[in-house]
Amino acid sequence: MSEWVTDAPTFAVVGKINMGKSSVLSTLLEIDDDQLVRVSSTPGETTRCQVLPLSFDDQEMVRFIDTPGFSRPLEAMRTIQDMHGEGTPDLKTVSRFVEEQLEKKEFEDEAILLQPIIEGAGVLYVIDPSKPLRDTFVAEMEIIRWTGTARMALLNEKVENEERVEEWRSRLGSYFNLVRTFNAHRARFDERKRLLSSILEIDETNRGKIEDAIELIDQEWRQRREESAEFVLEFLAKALQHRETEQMEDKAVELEHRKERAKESLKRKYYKSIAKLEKKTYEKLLKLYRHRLLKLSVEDGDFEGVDLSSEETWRKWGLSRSQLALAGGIAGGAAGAGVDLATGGVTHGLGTLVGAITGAGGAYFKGDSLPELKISATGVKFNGKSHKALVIGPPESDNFAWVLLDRFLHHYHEVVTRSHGRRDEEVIEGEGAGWVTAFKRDRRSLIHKWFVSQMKGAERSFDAEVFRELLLVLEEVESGGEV
Ligand SMILES: Nc1nc2c(ncn2[C@@H]2O[C@H](COP(=O)(O)OP(=O)(O)OP(=O)(O)O)[C@@H](O)[C@H]2O)c(=O)[nH]1
Ligand SMILES: [Mg+2]
Repeated sequence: MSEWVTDAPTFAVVGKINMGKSSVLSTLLEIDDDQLVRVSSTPGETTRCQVLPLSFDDQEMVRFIDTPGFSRPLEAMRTIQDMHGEGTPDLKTVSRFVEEQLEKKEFEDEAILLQPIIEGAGVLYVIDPSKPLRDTFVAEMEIIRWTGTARMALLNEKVENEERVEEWRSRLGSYFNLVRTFNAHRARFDERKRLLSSILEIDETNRGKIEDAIELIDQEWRQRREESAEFVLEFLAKALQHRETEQMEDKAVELEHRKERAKESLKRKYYKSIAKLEKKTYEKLLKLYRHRLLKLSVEDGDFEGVDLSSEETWRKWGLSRSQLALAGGIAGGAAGAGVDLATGGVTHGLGTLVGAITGAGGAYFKGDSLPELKISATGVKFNGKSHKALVIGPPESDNFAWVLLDRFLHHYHEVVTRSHGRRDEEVIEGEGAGWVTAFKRDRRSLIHKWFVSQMKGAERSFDAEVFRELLLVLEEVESGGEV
């Protein structure tokens, strides 16, 4: 009876200690939890084999086995050779070695890691190519070759070193059916998918099952992207439709200072609510993409008391002043659109930059006050009686909406490009974005129209066309490419 190998295609991830075996699996399977997969700079962290399935709906599609590293490969190789006598050792001899050593424990690590392989598991052999190619590695490769199993070498290039990589490649080529690179700290979805596809090349017998698994991770990824587009659409709609209301006595409304004070407290409440919505949205994103070590820097008071004239503010809001001017301005106020049309878009936003400053967006950039909020002293019904109330929100300029979208895209990028093999805690800061500034004209105006409708308090927040456009935007952000 096999202890490690089941119906699912099974692959043992092996290699010398500290090569990054556990990291490769963490990234491939999106596990950033040290309780589940221990990753550490201390060599010899993994001491037992551990089953790590790629499952969908509780069905195990492909099984990976994390193993302890080879610790004495040279001696192990010699022992197996001696056991075999003349000629090249085979699976039978390696099996005998494993059985003996599970008892004797002279080569405990080797016996443990070889066990799944002699039961029929394929091998992903992980190498850190920054290490010089020594005899010990050759010994590991020999032993694996003797088992005759389907095998692939993975170069986990921790630091770039082209020469070494080439040296390794040519050497590995004679021991493995396939040699691929996979960086456990940088691999993104596409590379994870490519790794699974490479497995197809070494394991023909399981073609159907592996293809199904690839199709499923693909589907899952698309589904996550759709959910993310829903998140951002919902967040923006909620934020732009958000209003804070404060009931006031009739007399108080007449008193300017009372009104001013109420206005200030409403502004604070307003931005606090926006920050809360934002934070909730990002948290959903982190959960969706299975990140526990990524943290957010969004605080409830993020938008509170911002001084628009200070550099720090611009950094914090994720856009440089000129980026913001472009983003908001281009799709912004009527004046901006007009100028842009007049120049036929040739100046690529130059006209609209003027628009941002002179047009409706202008209010945003003037002085060091908060963006203007709509304030109305309307009547509200309360306990069957009509009262006066101050209503605040959203900012008059749609620049605010662009800032929110841009911040979301920045967070999205950080989330989807972070590999799960990393074990450092990272905080996503709001700076360094600017995605929306590169939007093409059609995209900008489509989204702008939707922004305006939401700011006016549209009844319907979902818009299929905007949703589809956002899906494309997210896909572009994922590839890290230029939007
Ligand atoms: N910079 C960088 N570090 C990496 C990469 N992959 C792994 N490491 C680091 O290398 C160390 C060893 O990684 P592990 O994944 O624990 O290695 P292992 O082969 O499982 O080690 P043992 O289980 O002890 O045999 C850890 O400190 C990792 O963070 C990488 O792609 N880039
Ligand atoms: Mg390990």
